Amino acid sequence: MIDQNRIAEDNAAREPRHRAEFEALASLLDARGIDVAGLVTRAMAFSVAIPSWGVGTGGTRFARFPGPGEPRGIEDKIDDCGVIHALSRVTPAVSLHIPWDITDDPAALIERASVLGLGFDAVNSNTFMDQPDQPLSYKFGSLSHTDRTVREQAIAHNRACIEFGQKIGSTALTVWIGDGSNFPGQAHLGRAFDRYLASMEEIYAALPADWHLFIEHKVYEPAFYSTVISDWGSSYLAATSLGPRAKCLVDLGHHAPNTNVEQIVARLARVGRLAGFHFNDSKYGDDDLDSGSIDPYGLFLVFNELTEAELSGYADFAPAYMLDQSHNVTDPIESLIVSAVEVQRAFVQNGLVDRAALHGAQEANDALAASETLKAAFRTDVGPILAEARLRAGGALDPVGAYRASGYRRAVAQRRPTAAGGGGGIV
Ligand SMILES: [Mn+2]
Repeated sequence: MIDQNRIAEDNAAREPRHRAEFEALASLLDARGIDVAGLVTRAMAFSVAIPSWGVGTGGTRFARFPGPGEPRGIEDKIDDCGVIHALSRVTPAVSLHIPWDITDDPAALIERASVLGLGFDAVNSNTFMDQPDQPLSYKFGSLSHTDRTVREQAIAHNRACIEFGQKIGSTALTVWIGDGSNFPGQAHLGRAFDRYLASMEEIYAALPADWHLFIEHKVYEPAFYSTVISDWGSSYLAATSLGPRAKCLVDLGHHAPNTNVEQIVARLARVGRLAGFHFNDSKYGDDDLDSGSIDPYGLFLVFNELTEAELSGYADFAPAYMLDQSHNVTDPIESLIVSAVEVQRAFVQNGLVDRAALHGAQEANDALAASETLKAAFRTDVGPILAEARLRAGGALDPVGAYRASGYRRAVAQRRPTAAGGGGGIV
């Protein structure tokens, strides 16, 4: 693991420069009437969950090129998540994928996680692929399958996810299905949605009183002609039909190109149905690239809407934040650290927006002033604020630098055998 003394040593070497940068930014912000201390507090209050599958090297549908020291199971994944949190101090929860992460000793899992300062976020069901011991196939769908027995198997799996989630302290189930069709006419679009709803009603009925059901939509892939829950409209229809504890989860990569995602966020927040996010970035489709690596302004604009929603005092507004990325060419730990910090950056930058000026410009139809008000916040480098928040929480001023210096990857590569490469696969 990452030695706390080592982090302190690394910080000591970097602190004089950090202090100078932080003071410079503080006086710059002071001149703009912005209190830097409030922004450090804002940064420290933020957190984003790590998906357990994110710490393994991802792949494409063509191939997977494994990296050294990949996690062998849930224990190793928890350790890697612990490293990310120790350095970034912004990722205190892990989101598990069932059945990949299931264990017959949940108490030991909780203990291992809590030692590292970690808890558990939403559990994710998996009916988009077949498991080795599974009697019926999901080749032609799961919760919306034409065959009742397949649907029942998928419902039972989701119920099992809830039961496992209860043992580790989760309070939400995220359901994403790959159900859909590849050919016009292959599926009855209306009946497929009806069957999905009927299945989800049974899952919703199994939710403990303090749980939420997160519905994740995706425009296409694996289905290429139609997808049962393809967009936020379908997700919203399902959520409202199921009940108040069903909400719509926004994965930033799951929309058609050029979709105004921040507007979807504003709509869902307005009606109390925004479950939360799977953060990632993309250039073309569901690329699952690192958050903020392609369009950091888009990420900033999502947080602008979230900040507005918070200020509006909408009922039932408590979005869950999680990363959902696939790391094909980087060390997943490094990518997740950088991504978590990028999401935190977008959140903190929105604390800089002159809301009175923005709202005034909106009311006056001054488009340019409104745009420039947002840009003024986006262009401000809040890096020293994020570093200060990490420092105060016991993290690293330069988390990737400290991680590389720690030799963690080399050390785990010694005891974790090289994983198999070859064929495609998302994780
Ligand atoms: Mn996702």
